[in-house]
Amino acid sequence: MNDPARFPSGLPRTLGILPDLLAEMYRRMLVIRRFEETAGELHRKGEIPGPIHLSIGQEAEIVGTCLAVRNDDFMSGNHRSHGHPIGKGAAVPPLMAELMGKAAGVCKGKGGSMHLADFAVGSLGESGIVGSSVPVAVGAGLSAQLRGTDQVSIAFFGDGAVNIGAFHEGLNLASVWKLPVVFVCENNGYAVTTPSSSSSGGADISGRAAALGVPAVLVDGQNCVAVWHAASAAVERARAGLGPTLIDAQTYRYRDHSEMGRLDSTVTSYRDELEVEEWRRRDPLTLHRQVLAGVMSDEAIRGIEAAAQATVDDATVFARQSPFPQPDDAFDDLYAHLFPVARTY
Ligand SMILES: Cc1ncc(C[n+]2csc(CCOP(=O)(O)OP(=O)(O)O)c2C)c(N)n1
Ligand SMILES: [Mg+2]
Repeated sequence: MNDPARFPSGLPRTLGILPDLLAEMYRRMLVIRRFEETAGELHRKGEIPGPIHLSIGQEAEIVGTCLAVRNDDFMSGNHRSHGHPIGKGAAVPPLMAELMGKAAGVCKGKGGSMHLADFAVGSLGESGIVGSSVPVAVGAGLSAQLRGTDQVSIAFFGDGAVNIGAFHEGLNLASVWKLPVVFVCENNGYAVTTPSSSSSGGADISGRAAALGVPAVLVDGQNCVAVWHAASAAVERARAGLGPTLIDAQTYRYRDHSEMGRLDSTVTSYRDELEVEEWRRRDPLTLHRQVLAGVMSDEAIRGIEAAAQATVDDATVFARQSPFPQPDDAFDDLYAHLFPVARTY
């Protein structure tokens, strides 16, 4: 079970990271936080259809990993992955438009919240099928290896996914073939309302990786700098042809599993306020702001905060102004014909 007491208290140590990179970490985490807050509001107002799963509280593990890879490296995510393309540097307006089901969306409004894909930043797509990011990322890693490039592939998945067969099959294949894959378990301690201690046998996820010959590291997922260091080492190993690594990033989500239109979706029946409060004390943005205060003026930090808000506000205006897709476009972009083509003999 993840536990914040496992990690040292006090400020994260920057260990020689340049101020520009520290500032970029903060900017990307803030854009994700503001994006998710805005998405929650738009969902409540009925402007975003269907369930959405917010990653508020998990920004450090997302950004720390994404900033450790290159633009041409691959990434796949899951149902809680609005933040991942943002972390990897995607344009924000088409992401917000996609959540609203608009034609200017990154998937032309046909995918929505759980199916964001932005090939421009190596985001191969996300899926609501728990565990499916693992085989997608392993396939991308195999592709890189066969093509002889040094690209790396990241699989983001939750602690619930480690009980899915695809997780074990994917790690095993990546281990045997030394594929350039980094497996990032976004270990927020719960799968919907089930604590991982009630669903996962064994103490730590690292044991599962070790059994398959994949080295694993446990990292404080609220500390962007720590995640960046762990991810950078794993990426270096993958690029050098030494094979995959698993990162167990221990984190927390402050909201409920999904936004279903309820007014209070923060504290729910399956966890108590004290637990949420304990994790809130280690909020990744608060921690990182304190780190940044050591290398930047307060005015400069406030400039980053205003710019992040403006980025999301502009994206919302853009998304609102975009039209809905047309029914005639429904069958565009398909890889196969929907109906068998009539044959003549
Ligand atoms: C194969 C499959 N089984 C079950 C579900 C239903 N389901 C959706 S999200 C979820 C929990 C996932 O938990 P976790 O992997 O820890 O991710 P988190 O939501 O905590 O980020 C489940 C069981 C599903 N979508 N796909
Ligand atoms: Mg989880």
